[in-house]
Amino acid sequence: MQHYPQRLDRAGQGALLGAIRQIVAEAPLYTPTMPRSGNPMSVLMTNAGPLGWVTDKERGYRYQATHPETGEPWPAIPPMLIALWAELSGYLPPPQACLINYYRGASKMGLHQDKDEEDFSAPVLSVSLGDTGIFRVGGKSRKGPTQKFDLKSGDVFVLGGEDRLAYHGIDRVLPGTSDLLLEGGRFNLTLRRVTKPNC
Ligand code: MD3
Ligand code: FE
Repeated sequence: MQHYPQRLDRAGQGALLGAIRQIVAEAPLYTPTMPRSGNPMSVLMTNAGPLGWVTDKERGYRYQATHPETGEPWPAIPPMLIALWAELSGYLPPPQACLINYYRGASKMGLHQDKDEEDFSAPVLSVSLGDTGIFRVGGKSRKGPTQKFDLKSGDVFVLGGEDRLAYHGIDRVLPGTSDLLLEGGRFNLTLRRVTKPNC
């Protein structure tokens, strides 16, 4: 696990936010629902890239090429994120999915593993924008000790190797900790490889 605090300066955060706003205009944020229960998640989601991570009551967690509500293909991943992946991931093929999570006031994300990808040899790269998120990360078992980190606007995390299958979640978001988003809240972008490398 590598933490790059403030990897994006204020100008970089503003530029990336502009790109995210364009994606959201084409591929609106929506409320995903949990498999089986159909309970809504507290975060809003959308995606960019050839594949996007989605969930619903009927079909559960999966990657698909189209927005579940509009039926349109996801917008392209912003070039500056592709460049960040090339610089920091240590993985040659470009990311296939960019999951965009938006946390409002009481949004959180329970402890989970990211296991819906075929290829765990590629890392996951996370970029935070807006209010500070309290990030919790443990080991490969749900039990056992966890560590907490503040994920601040402009911070980048690269989760690879042993940590790729670590349990992790967002306990809460601290309101009023960034003025990047006029409406408040927090965006998190995760870049991922989904399919197995074909070599
Ligand atoms: C540790 N998102 O979308 S990003 C997710 O801030 C997710 O929205 C959180 O967990 C968020 O799945 C955390 C940091 C992160 C992403 C992937 C990881 C941490 C990770 C994969 C393995 C271990
Ligand atoms: Fe995750």
